[in-house]
Parts: sequence; C-alpha cells; structure tokens
Amino acid sequence: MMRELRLGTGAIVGGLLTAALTGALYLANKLLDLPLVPYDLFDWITRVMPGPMITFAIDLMIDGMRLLDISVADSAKTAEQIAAMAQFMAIGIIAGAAYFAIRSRLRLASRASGLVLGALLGLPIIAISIAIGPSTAPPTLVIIWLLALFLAWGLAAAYSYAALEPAAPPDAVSVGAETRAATAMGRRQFLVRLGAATATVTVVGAGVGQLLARSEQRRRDNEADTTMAHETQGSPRSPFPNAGDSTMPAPGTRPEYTPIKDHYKVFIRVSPTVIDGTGYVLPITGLVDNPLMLSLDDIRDNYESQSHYVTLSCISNRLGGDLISTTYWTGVSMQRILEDAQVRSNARYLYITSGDGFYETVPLDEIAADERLMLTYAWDGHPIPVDHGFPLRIWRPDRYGMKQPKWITGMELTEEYREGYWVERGWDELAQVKTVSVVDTVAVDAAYENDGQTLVPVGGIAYAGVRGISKVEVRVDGGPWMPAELRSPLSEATWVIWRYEWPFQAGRHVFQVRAAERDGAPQIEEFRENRPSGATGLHSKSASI
Ligand SMILES: Nc1nc2c(c(=O)[nH]1)N[C@H]1C(S)=C(S)[C@@H](COP(=O)(O)O)O[C@H]1N2
Ligand SMILES: [Mo]
Repeated sequence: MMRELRLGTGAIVGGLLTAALTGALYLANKLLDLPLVPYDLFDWITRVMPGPMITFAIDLMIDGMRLLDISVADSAKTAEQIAAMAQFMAIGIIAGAAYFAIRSRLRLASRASGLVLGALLGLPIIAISIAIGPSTAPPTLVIIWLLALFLAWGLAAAYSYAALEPAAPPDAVSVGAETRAATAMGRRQFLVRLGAATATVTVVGAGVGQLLARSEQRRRDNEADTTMAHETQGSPRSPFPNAGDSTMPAPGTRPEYTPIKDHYKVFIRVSPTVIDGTGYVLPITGLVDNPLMLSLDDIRDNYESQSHYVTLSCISNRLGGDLISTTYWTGVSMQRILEDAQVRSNARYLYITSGDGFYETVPLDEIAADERLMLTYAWDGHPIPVDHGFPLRIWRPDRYGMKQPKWITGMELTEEYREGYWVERGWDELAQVKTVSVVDTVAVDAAYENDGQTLVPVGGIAYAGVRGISKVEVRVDGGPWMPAELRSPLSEATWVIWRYEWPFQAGRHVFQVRAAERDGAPQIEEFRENRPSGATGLHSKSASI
C-alpha cells in the first residue's frame, strides 16, 4: 500500500518536474538555440529503430488520423511533436516513480541520490543530443546547460521525496493521529506548491518561447527573401499555362496549383532543418577534375535557370491521400553544373547529403537522360521555404519524394553505389512514381439540368509522374467504364484534373476511376500497399444522394 503510494507520488513529482524542465528547454531553445532535448531523443529513437518498425509506427499514426478524418499533410508533424513531448514526459514520470520507490526501500543520502538520479538521466540524453541534435549552440555551453538542468531536476526530486516522506513510519506507535493528519496536510500543501511552481515555469517557458519562435519565423522569412535578393524568373503569378482551358475542375476537386502553405511536408526529423543562406556554399567534390564551391549567387547568376510546374508525391501516400502537391520549381539543370565540375570518366553516381542527416544517390545516367533534373532554389517564384528544403533541393522527374533530398549540404561524385536513407530502411530503390487516379468529389450541390437530364459533376486528379495521362475513365456501381474529360495539365510533370458529368440517380453509389499513361499503359488496378514501392489500385468514393 505504502509502496504504491510512493510510486504514484513519485510519478506525480516526476511529471511536474519534467513539465517544468521542458518549459525551460523550450525557452532556451528559442533564445539561444540550445537543444530541444525531447525532439532529439525522438529523432534518435526513430533513427536507430529498424526500418519496418518505423514504417509500422508511421502507418499506425496515419491510419489513426484517417480514422479521425484529420488531414495527414497538415497534422503528421504536429502529431510527431506531441509524441516526442509525451515520450519525454513519460521518461520523467517513470524516473520519478522509480526514484521514489527505490528511496523508500534503501536508505540513500538525499542530495547525493538526487545528483546521481539527475546524472543517470541527463548524461545519455546529453550524449544523444550532442551527437545528432540540430542545435547550433557551442557544445560546452550545451553540456553545462543540460547538466545543470538535469542535476537540478534530480535534486528537486530528492528534495520533494524528503518533503513528502513522513518523518517516521506511519504505523509507529509514537505517531498520533493528529501528527499524521498534520503531516498529510503538509504533504498536500507541498504538492500544491510544487504544482504551482512547476506550472509557472512550464507556462512561462512555453509562452515566451512561442513568442520568440514567431518573431524568429518572421525574421527568417524576410531573410530568405533578401538572400535571394532579385526576383526569381518566371513568376507563376502570370496566368497559368492552361488558363484558357474550358474544362474546369468539378467543384470540390483539390486545387490544381497547391498554395505553398498547403504543400505537404515530409522530413525525417521532428522539426525542419534550418540552414543559414548567408555564407552558404555547396561543395561538389569526389571524382571531378574541377571541384566546385557554389554560393547561392553563383548558382543563380552563372547558370541559365529553368522552371517547371511539378507534382511531388510521397511514396507513403495512400490511395486518395493528400501527401501529393503541385507547385512551380525553378533551378539549374544538373547537367550544366556537372559539366562545370568536369566529372571523371569513372564516376557513376552523385551522392547527395543533407543538413538533417538525410542522403541519397542519383545515377549519372539518370542525370544525362533528363535535362530537367535540376538543383532547385525557388518554389512558387520565391526561395524554397525552410520546411521544404531551403536553400537547395533536387528535382528528379518521375521519382517519389523519398529520392529527392532537401536542405542539400554536399554533393560527391562516386564510383560506388550507396543506398539512400529510405532505401536502407526497406523502401524501393528505383521509387518511380506509380500511376494513380483519385475521385476527389461527387458534387451533388453543383448538379444542373441539361436537355431534361440532371447532371452531377464528378472529378479529381490523375498522376503518372512525367509519363503523362492520356485517358481517365469512371464507372458507377461497377457498370461500364465511361470516358472522363481531361483538363490540360499545368505541365507534363504535373497531375491532370479530370471531370465527368454523371446522369443523376437517387440512392447510394460507388464511383471508381482509372487512368492510362500517355503511351496508353494502364494504371495498375490491383491493390497494393504503399510499402515498398508506392500504392496502387482503384480509388473509389461512395456517395448517398
Ligand atoms: N533532407 C531531406 N530531404 C528529404 C526528406 C528528408 O526527410 N530530409 N524527405 C523526403 C521525402 S520522403 C519526401 S516525400 C519529400 C517531401 O518534400 P516536401 O516536404 O517539400 O513536400 O522530401 C524528401 N527529401
Ligand atoms: Mo516521402
């Protein structure tokens, strides 16, 4: 009975102290870029976890969100951040409970045991944070700061135990009922005070940290704009290339051109990687006769730019999912850059590394075969947003996102092949996009009369990388496949919007869609999971009308 009580009390104390610790960490992170330890721990765990386990965990998360009808594109990162914080809290709660339980059994010196507790918890976490964390603060400062915090955490836990521990065993004869009541009172008061103090630290840390984070975001947006001082060419805000097309998207179809803020985001860390644009240089090394160190100005001023409307899809996008978006990419063909670097004849691969520890290999044959494969520095006519890979990312036509590093920090020409980050974790090596088609909408509200018939616009997207779409067909309730109308795409590298006018019939109906590529090859109709090569199958939407 008594031990359970201690476990519970220890858990509460551990939780309260860890909440305060998190508040302090968050504030210091926003102030001085000191490590946000909960994220580092989470990043470390996902990195050392075997590939299938990570995939399982991600799938579980995505399934959960879909079940709750939450947008995966919007919320996956938030969910991860919450999970990272919850994991850190859980560690603190367990540590608190364990400490209280141990102290109730063994006679330990209070202060010494607190310091040991703090060190046991802190040292491994500090090591992980320094090894893989994105903090830019000097390591000595990081060590001093984190060590001080964790030792303080341990001392506070030790002090709390002493304050909450009855002076004598509660069943001892010498303790009268009144004394016991008085001690209970004192304990409750102590817990209330501890709660108030830790809540204050937590709230102040989180609040002030939030304010700092917001002003930092504004500053960064401005800076990104000025590092890329001149307007990048070919703003997409001029009319879209298909502006004159008379086939309009059915109401409820996803936007043909994704607003940047809605572009899906996927990255391996809990938070996006921040790279300073001033002083940035991209080294191109390895099997080259002319190693290059390219600044952003070099890349923009010394090479001819090219721009393409591009649809990018994540390989883990489910049928009909929202991990797929379209925007306008501007950059320099990798062919031009490699010409300058004078690649040696024995080189076969371009190995790309990123600021977040991500890496991927591009075969030189692939670069030679497609001039569009480019080092990208702008999206939507502006420097690439931080979340999407500022300052540089690669575009590889026809590949899923997992093959296309963002936040590029290095390029090396090699003879040997090295597996990329996700390939190492069991995903497809080629990762060529699969042809998919999706029913976005059955727009009953937009029904209209035509020749005495009620027609309902049905519509969505079809996508086949740069292989293009030649045909989309729809069928209702398993009936015959009927041709849909195609809107001309923004480019040959984007999805195609389709539309079908369905003769209205009351009742519940299932709408299915399928597409064929430019050369007539049909999409794979057989259902396959996204792992390892990208989802296939017929997408359907049912509607009760
Ligand atoms: N450096 C780096 N590049 C990366 C990733 C990453 O985690 N780190 N994720 C890849 C994956 S899986 C996808 S789907 C795309 C997503 O790009 P976006 O977030 O700009 O949409 O980036 C790719 N490039
Ligand atoms: Mo992805």
